[in-house]
Amino acid sequence: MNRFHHCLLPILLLPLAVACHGSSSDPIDSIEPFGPVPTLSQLEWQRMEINMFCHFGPNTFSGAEWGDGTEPEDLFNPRALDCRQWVEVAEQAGMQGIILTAKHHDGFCLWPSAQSTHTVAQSSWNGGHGDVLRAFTDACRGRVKAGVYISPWDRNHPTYGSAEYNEVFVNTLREVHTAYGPMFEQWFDGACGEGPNGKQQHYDWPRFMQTMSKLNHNTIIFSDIGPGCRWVGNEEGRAGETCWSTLNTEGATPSDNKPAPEVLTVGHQGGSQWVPAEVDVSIRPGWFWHPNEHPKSVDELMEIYFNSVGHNGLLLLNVPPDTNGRICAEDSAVLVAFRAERDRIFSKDVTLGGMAHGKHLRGHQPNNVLDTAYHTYWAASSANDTLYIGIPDAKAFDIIMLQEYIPLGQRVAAFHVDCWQPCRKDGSWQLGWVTITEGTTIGYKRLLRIPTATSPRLRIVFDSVLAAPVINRIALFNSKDK
Ligand code: FUL
Repeated sequence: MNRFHHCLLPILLLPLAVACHGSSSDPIDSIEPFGPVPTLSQLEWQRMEINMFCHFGPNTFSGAEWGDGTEPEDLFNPRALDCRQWVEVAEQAGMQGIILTAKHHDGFCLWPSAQSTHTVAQSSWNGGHGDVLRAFTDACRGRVKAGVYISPWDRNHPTYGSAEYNEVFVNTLREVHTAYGPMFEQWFDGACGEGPNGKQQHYDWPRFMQTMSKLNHNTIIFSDIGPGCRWVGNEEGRAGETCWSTLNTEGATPSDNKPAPEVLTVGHQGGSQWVPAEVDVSIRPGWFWHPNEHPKSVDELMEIYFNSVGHNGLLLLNVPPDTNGRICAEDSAVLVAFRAERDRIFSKDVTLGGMAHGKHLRGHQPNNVLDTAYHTYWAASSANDTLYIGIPDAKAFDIIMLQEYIPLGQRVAAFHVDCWQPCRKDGSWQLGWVTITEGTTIGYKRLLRIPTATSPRLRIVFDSVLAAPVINRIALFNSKDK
């Protein structure tokens, strides 16, 4: 028995006495959602956690990152296109969705679009009969979800810079989503490098969004400001330590009238819309595959994981196919190792067999935070309630995972975590609560890395909440466990 156990009895019993006054036949308190909440599609999307981005097109062959739209169509010539291999790599890496750049800024369409004369149909690849988007969506079907990036900025289309282009763009969306859908995500890139003397395109964003919502109401629309999910404000793989899924979007438009990047990184506390952050970052220095570039290491990817998924974001990791039309061995090896590392760390929850305590609303017991069922949660009875976790055998841990039950809104603005430990008090060593870490937002998922802690008991104290906390998961892991 752990030498601290005898000191714990009063602390263990007190919350138990308050908490255990119900039985399973008692009515369940219904809980009002707080503020904006995710749609079902947004919830499903967030729970995907890591998706793959594939930048592929003429730039793969030219070495450019931003083609200027004058590239000859024949430049695009993958020798052994194999979209099924992309899907296999994604699956092995634990990803459930892939987004393909069907049209990047150079305007080249990876499908034979009727809206453009700069497409696979004008290239000699597969005798002009090739269709990457078809091969991609066919390969994804039943295995991973397919999504599509279609750049509004188009450096090839002759109508770009005129009202007519908006029509072309809407028709392009119709074409793709009707003939190749359903797509789980539509990516609207906000970039435009035309400069002050370049072509000025006044995008009809309301029309683009309405078109999308009619084509498929469930498609998550990415843009700088959503509405499905928002740009995180950087391309380094980092959501804010404070990261709200809520954002005030009134008066803003994607691209030229968006909130400052630093604002997008953090979101708005109590914001009016549910627009979670998507963290797009490339496994390589560039977005497109280039022969002299190499993928990031597993350690770098883990850092990105903690700073994206662990900061309430969804990680969209770009893995660009090479000139063969395949994901190269170097990249897939790192991805598989990245998955193995996540599995190693997150497979053994130190709280297993433990107990949770705390005041709660009827039917929403504290122990719900320890199971892996998504839709069971602890609902605090008031904003001031604290959650206590008993850790079997006082096993060591150095990662804390917290999850709010976001279908009821994002509520926590600040918290700290205490361990029951020996501490110096009034000149002598005593057992008491010692703060080991603190944080601001939790949201869908918050991962906190801490120096290794060993304690039979831990508590989460909510220092600032917008409404009484609703937590669906707490888990503790030891990254040094082999
Ligand atoms: C940026 C683009 O300009 C890059 O080329 C890339 O597509 C990235 C995902 O978004 O805005």
